[in-house]
Amino acid sequence: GLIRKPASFISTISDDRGQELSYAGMPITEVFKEDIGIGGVMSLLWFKRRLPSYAAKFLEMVLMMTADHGPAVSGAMNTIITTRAGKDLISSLVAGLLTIGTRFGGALDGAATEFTNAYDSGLSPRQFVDTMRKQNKLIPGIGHRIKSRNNPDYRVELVKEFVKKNFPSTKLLDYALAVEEVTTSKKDNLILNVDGCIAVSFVDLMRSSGYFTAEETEEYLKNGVLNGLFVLGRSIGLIAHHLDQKRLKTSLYRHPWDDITYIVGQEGLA
Ligand code: Q5B
Repeated sequence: GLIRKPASFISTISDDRGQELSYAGMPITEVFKEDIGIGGVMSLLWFKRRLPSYAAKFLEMVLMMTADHGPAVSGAMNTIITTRAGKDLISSLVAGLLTIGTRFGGALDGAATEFTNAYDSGLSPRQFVDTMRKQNKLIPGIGHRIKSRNNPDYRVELVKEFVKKNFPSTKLLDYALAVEEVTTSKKDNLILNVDGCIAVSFVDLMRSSGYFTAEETEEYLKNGVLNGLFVLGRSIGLIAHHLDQKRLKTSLYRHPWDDITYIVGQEGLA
């Protein structure tokens, strides 16, 4: 009989072979008939399941609030400079995305891991802060360049309000807010930032919604799903900055010499 050649690829999330495309088994016509929104589509493609509507709404909220934070932040700057160097949309977008990391916008995975480990091992908020300090590590999800207790980040306020109202449990968010009490008592800008607040809330969602096992939760966090949220959201803004610069027909950027401190030694002449 016929011997089937083993497949080189396995995929479990979408299928375009039949009459209509399906996401995690849901036909695309159903996706629209049931009006599941982008949060529902993310639930199907990222998690292979329909999450409850408050969870889908939370995902949409995260995308909306991380979409942009003005032209001055690292990602937007890189995109703007790349666009002004005459590059195309994809190059400019990628240039911006590549700034996302542990300091800027990519602290979600680290925050989820550190806060969860500390909470699960029974460290008090102060013990957690002291332990991180002793290890010479910054707490991911804590601190902001311009936002502070006196100049609160409304994005964080919106997340807190939604989560408190809709999630079955907010244990990790409460823990992170207690950590914030400790850090802001040292320095006003050491707030629970947007990355940190989204991250701990998401862990609360995964742990308390009943839609994920403990193993799945751990696996998703390990695989970087949380930074994926920021990357996806901020792509909207980075594309916007590219289109904005194109519309404005801005020219090649060159940084002024007087804004650079040149410390050039004479070593080469010896
Ligand atoms: N200290 C964010 O730092 C920033 C501490 C800390 C304990 C900490 C810093 C940090 C962790 C990474 C993180 C996400 C670099 C930020 C984002 C998206 C964004 C961006 C936008 C958007 C700010 C001064 C003193 C020192 C430090 C201590 C600082 N952070 N201690 N844990 N986490 N955070 N990133 O103000 O004793 O004086 O030596 O790396 O969560 O990216 O809008 O811009 O939407 O685009 O420059 O919102 O916090 O402070 O580094 O000069 O430190 O505070 O040890 O203590 P700063 P530094 P000491 S949200």
